[in-house]
Amino acid sequence: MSEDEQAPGRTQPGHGGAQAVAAARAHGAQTMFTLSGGHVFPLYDGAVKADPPMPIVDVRHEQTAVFAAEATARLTRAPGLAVLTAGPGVTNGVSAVTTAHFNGSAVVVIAGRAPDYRWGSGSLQELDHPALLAPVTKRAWTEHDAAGVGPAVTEAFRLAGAPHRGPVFLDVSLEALFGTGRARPAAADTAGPDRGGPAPRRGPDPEAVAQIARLLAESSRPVLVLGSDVWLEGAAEAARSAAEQLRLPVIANGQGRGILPAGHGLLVSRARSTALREADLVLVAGTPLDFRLGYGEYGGQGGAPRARVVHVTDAAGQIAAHCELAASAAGDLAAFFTGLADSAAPDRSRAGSWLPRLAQARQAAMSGDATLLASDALPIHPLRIYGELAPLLEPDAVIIGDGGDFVSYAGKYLEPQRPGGWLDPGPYGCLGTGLGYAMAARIARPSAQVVLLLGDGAAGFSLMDADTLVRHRLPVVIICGNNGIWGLEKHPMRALYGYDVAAQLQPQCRYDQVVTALGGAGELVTAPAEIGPALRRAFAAGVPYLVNVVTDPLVAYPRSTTGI
Ligand SMILES: Cc1ncc(C[n+]2csc(CCOP(=O)(O)OP(=O)(O)O)c2C)c(N)n1
Ligand SMILES: [Mg+2]
Repeated sequence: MSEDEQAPGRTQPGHGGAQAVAAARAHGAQTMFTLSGGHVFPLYDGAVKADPPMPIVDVRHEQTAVFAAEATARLTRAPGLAVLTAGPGVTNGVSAVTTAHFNGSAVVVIAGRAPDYRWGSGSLQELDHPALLAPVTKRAWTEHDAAGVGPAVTEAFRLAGAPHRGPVFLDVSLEALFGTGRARPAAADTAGPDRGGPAPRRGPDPEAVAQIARLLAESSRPVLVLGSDVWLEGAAEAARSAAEQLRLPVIANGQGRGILPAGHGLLVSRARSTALREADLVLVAGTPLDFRLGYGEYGGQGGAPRARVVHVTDAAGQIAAHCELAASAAGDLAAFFTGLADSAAPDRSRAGSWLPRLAQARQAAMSGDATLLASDALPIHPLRIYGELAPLLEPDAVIIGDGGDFVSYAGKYLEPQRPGGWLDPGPYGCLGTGLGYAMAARIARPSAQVVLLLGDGAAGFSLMDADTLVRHRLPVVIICGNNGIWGLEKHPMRALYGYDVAAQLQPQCRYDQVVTALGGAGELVTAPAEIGPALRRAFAAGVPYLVNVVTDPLVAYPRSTTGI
């Protein structure tokens, strides 16, 4: 930092920004992700002068700041912090806030705001942000009083982390952020239950658990689906023991992937369609019953009865209301799994036919993989990239997917060894998460491999933030699946219309040179045999490194639905 930067600013000790940083830190926020603007200078001053200073990671687009805060929350299970300047700083962050909303990520966004004393006169970037943010946050409001900034930030963090977690937005008028005042008690100190005071982590209703145990006892073909909240709630161990004790076949979703490590006998994600089609009971825990899970409707083919569905979530408001449930439970997920394992008896008959049936379906799916994972085809088949990557991955690797078909393949063929190391964009499906997620992963897991799988289309949303990786010395391996098209749109459009439009990108565009120009490194790969050596160079590089693999645009991911 230069002497100029260290010189006292025009803000006073104890100003709103300093209060905000102290409150954020008290709630576990360790890094501030931001892009500069005058309205938020006191927050920077607060971070710089905190003891110890709070690290500031300054990015190239506000969406990256919020995506990074979101990934921090998802990887560390402590809240993430993004600071956005007034007006366009906030509006640029909205897609990422919405992603956090869909993912239930504990993110606090603190924003600057035009001064109150001029409100309505048209000062720079004067916008009433909370009205825009309210639908995609747990709460969005404005603090107008310098003395209230610390308490408001405390309330924001408390709310973001309370079940069901989610983003919270607070903007602070210019006077309040730059001004000083004696801090009022935190809103949380005076909050009653109607204000959403911190809910104690209670286990679900024992009667609901007992009912689910009875349903399990009646079932001969059950399936357990484990979603991101199982990891986020710290219930991974309890879920795994329950599955093992009860001999339940498991399908993993999102950050639930890795709770049963790759190769585990009960992990049947690769036999997913058979499992969900033939099950008589599907127990879904820690994830919504949305398009990714067939909206909660399973079986029922050829006149067979539909599978019974059980939904278990961390908070009552998350229980699906759009489909028929045989039972549900809400509350601490670790307590749920422990309670279930205690009250349900393992059914030996499952080993008789259901588990072998699924093992056989999984084997059949996987036996077809080997050929494509080792494909020598030219142009490169995208699966060959995963065939080369998988053996290089360490158990604690963090894998991030930002793209269309290229990332769908990863979801199918890369099985993590541990939970919490898989970051896809979640049900909002927003392209552009990549660089923000990657920088957060490098900070959260300093010694782990961080691999970003990036479609060439997706690259356009955030690749400029490779500059941020370089400036902040955050090496990650970026693998670009470069098919020269918006694959996930081009192929479906052709299937629907017989032609496609607005789906073409530059063939063999040198995204690797973009990263090189920004101070990282990279290379273009056009032959299958070059992929492995290029990946090894990338892992050894110690700088952000983009392996730009030219893949076959004619290969379409075989999907049964686009989720629409
Ligand atoms: C912000 C945003 N804009 C548009 C879309 C629609 N969309 C989903 S996948 C996709 C194509 C992605 O292309 P690419 O990253 O090159 O991956 P590919 O499918 O070619 O492997 C598009 C445009 C989206 N999900 N998010
Ligand atoms: Mg593409």
